[in-house]
Amino acid sequence: MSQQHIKEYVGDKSVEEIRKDFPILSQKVNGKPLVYLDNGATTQKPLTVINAISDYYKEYNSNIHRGVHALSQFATDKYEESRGKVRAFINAGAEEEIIFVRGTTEAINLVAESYGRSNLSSGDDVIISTMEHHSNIVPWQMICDNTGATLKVIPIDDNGVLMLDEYERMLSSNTKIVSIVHQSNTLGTINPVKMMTEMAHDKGAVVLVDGAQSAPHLAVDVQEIGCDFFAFSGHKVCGPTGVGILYGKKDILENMKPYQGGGDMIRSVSFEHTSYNDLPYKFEAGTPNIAGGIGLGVALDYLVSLGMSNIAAYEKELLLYARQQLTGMSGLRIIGNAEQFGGVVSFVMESAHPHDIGTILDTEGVAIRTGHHCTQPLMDRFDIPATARASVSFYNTKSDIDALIVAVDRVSELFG
Ligand code: 7TS
Repeated sequence: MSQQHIKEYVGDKSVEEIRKDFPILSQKVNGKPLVYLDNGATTQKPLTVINAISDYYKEYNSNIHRGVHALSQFATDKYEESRGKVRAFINAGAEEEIIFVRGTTEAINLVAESYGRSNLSSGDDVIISTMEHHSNIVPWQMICDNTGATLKVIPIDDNGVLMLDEYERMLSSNTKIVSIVHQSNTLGTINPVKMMTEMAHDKGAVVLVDGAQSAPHLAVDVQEIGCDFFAFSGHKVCGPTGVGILYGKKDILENMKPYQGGGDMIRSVSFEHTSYNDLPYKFEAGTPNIAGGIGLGVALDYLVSLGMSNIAAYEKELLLYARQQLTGMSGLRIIGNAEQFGGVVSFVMESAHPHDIGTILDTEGVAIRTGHHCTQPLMDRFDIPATARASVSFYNTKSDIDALIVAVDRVSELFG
């Protein structure tokens, strides 16, 4: 199907209307209208989120979970209301299963350090894949180093699709943890996490799904996936930086040791004995990012009002159009051609290094990311140093993609 005619609506809201909710999008960069195609790195924020953060500081700034005074109680209510919104957004079974963290990176480190340290020893395996972000590689390397467990890596084919027969061969009763990205930040590949979770559970392993790039683009249902842990970042779902979520199944979290010690995570402390707080507070030591947590809830309200399946459908059209246009360009190769994909298109050009592509595009007002995207082993797999990556959000338009293509053409002219 040709993507020449894209109806610029997300559900029943026009993209033109949506863009008015995002003040940053109307500016010029290098004298050109901003074309923001770096949403994989971080998304822009709607005014409702910006206002929610400033309202907190203007009207009810105070610490939570400890004050009897009105401001503290109000802030606590807003923060806990946000936890409820997160629960609904990923369809977790209970609010105790929602832990506020700094982001996906911290969520994975928490699981590696708390669950991993207690459950791994020499002879055990942890399975990840070739397309993982460094934050889903390094914490596992660190805990394997500390416990003597072995890290195994599922290979991918030339299209950037996981080799599931290899995964099946790798799984055994030694497998204790499988940690897999839901949607690749570099290739766009969407992995069959539900099936992979079932396969891991058959061997008695627990599964963490890195949802940093799926939560912004897909309707996520953790109960449907069946995973034991799910991690995502606020700043990639139109929320603030410095806040993210770890979902964990209650019975597993109950049996895990705290990740950090400090205020709020305890029930009572004496020099002889300390007992820990209930879930989720057991994993939330210290004063959290209160404004961030509240802002995240408001960001999720925004996504829910558009509808995640509407977002997915619209973004898919944009990406198909981008991929069609790029495919026709000589000397350009798309990296990542899975049938199930979302979010991004990565490419390399014969004539220009990705860094040069990014620099030329910037002069045209087009913001993309270039580099290894924190997936260096994936770059090695494709034998390339870097890619140029355009990543979309629901506020992008067909003309954003056209601007990308014109700018890439300009790179060909200059370097060709
Ligand atoms: N996992 C995936 C799949 C990611 O894409 C990222 C960030 C992370 C984990 C880490 O998230 P953080 O919020 O804790 O930093 N990815 C990117 C990216 O693609 N460009 O910049 C950051």
